[in-house]
Amino acid sequence: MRIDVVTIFPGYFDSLELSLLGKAKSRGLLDVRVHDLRDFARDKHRTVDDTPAGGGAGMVMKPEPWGEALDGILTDTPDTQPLIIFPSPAGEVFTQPMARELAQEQHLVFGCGRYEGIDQRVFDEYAERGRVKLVSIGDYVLNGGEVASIAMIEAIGRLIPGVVGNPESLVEESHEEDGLLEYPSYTKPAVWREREVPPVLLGGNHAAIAQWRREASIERTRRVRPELLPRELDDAPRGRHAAD
Ligand code: 6GU
Repeated sequence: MRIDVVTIFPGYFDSLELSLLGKAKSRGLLDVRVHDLRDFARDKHRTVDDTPAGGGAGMVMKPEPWGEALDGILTDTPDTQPLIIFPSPAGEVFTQPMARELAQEQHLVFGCGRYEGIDQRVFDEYAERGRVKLVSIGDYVLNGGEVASIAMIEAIGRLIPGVVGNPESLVEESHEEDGLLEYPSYTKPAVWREREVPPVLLGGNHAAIAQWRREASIERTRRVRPELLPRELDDAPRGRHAAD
């Protein structure tokens, strides 16, 4: 998959060199290119923002540098019809199903806004010429799209075949398969500060272990995220369980 990122803070994306995604990049599974929006400004101060039309607080990102940057990426990749994602708290909420859909794309472009946002005509221009999506990573406010883009790139990148070594580890985790939260995990030692690993996990009875994990998943989901619980499991009363 090819990913282009346009940002005024390219340094944020240095983190993509680390760990799993860095390995995916060096193995050629992921081709991430980060572009500094200021390189597409024409004035000597490399200005990318201006005061809002109609007045008000804050600054708005000017359309011209965005046009130059995005046109450059589109002409550079004439064979792909990328999906352009603008991270925005006003966008559609990013979920695991959306990550799975986006992992099927050949080419994604992330346009990271700062200040009060990007001039609306940039969205309108590229929506008319291709595919554009505004995407939020949750109901809270960040200072810009960079951290949101990194979160989405990690969630999408690990779903690309070959990026995660053991594909089974993609299945058993929270929000996959049945939509329940993941069960608690333990490792050695069997006793730590007088806290025991649940004995069933040490007994070697695989059916009993599977049943324990399923019940732990259901109990945790009911307590922490009741709205995620499938109807057929929504039976017992709520709120009588100890905290994690
Ligand atoms: Cl995508 N951007 C910003 N600035 N804030 C957010 C967000 C995105 N998602 C949640 N909050």
